[in-house]
Amino acid sequence: MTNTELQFGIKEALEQLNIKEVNNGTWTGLNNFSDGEILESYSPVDGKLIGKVKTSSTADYEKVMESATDAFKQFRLMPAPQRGEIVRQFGEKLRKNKEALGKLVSYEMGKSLQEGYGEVQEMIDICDFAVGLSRQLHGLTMHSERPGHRMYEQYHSLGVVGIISAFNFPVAVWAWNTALAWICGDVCVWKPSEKTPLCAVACQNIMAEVIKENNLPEGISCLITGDYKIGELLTNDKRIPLISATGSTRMGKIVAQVVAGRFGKSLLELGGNNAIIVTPDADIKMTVIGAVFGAVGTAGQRCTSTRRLIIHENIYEKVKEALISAYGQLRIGNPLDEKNHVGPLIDKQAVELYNDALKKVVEQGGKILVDGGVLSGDGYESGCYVKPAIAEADNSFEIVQHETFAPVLYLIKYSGTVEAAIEMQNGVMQGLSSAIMTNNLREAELFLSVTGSDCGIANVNIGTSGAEIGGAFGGEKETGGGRESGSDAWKIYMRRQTNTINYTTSLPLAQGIKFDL
Ligand code: UN1
Repeated sequence: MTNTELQFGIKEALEQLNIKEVNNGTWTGLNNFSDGEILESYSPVDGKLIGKVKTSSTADYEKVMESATDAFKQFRLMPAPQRGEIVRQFGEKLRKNKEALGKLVSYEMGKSLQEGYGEVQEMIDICDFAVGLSRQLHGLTMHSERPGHRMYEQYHSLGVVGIISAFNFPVAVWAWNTALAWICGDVCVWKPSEKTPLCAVACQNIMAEVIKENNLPEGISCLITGDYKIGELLTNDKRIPLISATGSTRMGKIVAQVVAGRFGKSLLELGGNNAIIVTPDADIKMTVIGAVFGAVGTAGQRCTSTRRLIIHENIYEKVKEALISAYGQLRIGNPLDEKNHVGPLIDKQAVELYNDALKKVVEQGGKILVDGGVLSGDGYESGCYVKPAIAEADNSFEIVQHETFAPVLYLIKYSGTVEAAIEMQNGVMQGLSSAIMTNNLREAELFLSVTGSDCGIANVNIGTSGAEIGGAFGGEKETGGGRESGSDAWKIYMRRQTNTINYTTSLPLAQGIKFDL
């Protein structure tokens, strides 16, 4: 298929998602009041302009916050299972729009169409999860030490949740946050990446329909667009008790400090430097699939992307050969063409960082095993298509210690027992995802033990990326410590209250203190 044929469905997708070619407004549900600057969205797939959005001015931001705080006052009174029903309807609309939204994700962000659909599937999954959870927002009851007293805890809605999301998961990460926040009775103000504004507008349009159909206040779901300056308004705003931020460690550090400075809570999901340990007992075929998908999926632009392979010296050559051969089969090109495995990087700046990493790994003593390079010519006109590369490196190299958001995989050799590999795996500043490939129970359990992986995610015989929504997602150290999506991640979106009730006619004090009047 030619590029024009592949892009054919995009116009229809945009129409279905109610995105006009030139969009003129700030999507808050408050219509077009913005006087902000124009933000243009270019596709990394073909370099073409997809659409324009207006960025939010400070005055727009104030209006959004007014609308959100008003909406919260009403929304928190709605019983949680009824809020679950709203999220159920949102999930239904996502099912209907899966193809259109997945296509837009692929076209605006550059990930493969399969991964674009997968991202929308994550949104649907978290909605289903949240619907069930809306009947389970329960606290504990405790036995009071005082007679005739009852003690329990309950969770109340928190308020306005600020969501800052990154370009690489332009829709799913927002949904992880909103689906939970909404069933918890919170309202959301979203600042998406300025690299993927149309995906955000599409999501906002879908939720706006649900809100309208249910006669609810528009401020339940708000969208503000712009660069870091609009993000700063959010992080500094005392009216926002929780900021959930996904992105670089550099950004997260600033957000954490500002939010802590005003005693707000932050939920941070920042950089990763994820490794797979490959022991002599690994299944090589499974290792290759997991490592290649982990390294080149989303063109190496997932927080969970595999950046390091720590391979035992006894099987090093075998794994290396198998990887080189697998990389030889990779098809790089238009991500809307399902035959291709690898799409473009997000923009030319990302291409520069990729080039820089390849240069640095050689300068620092590494050896290129699979050549990188920027592709040009037919189909590669955007200048964002690069070849996934492999380099032999040392864990201590400065560039290996650093997260490069690109398809560059470092092979690192270890000798001795699995403990040596675990030490290398943990020997970076980031702590998001990790994996071990082994059929040896002892090695697997050591990897999962308290002296094993120090990451938020630790997998056995699975790669580092592609987590399901049911588990809590996030990581330790410079990854920021936050947990999103499944398990009990909902708790951060609520405030906990401990209640002690005395149903007697006397007032005994705790700890046996006597205070008689
Ligand atoms: C991210 O890269 O920020 O585990 C999120 C994964 C996806 C989510 C990644 N489910 O790779």
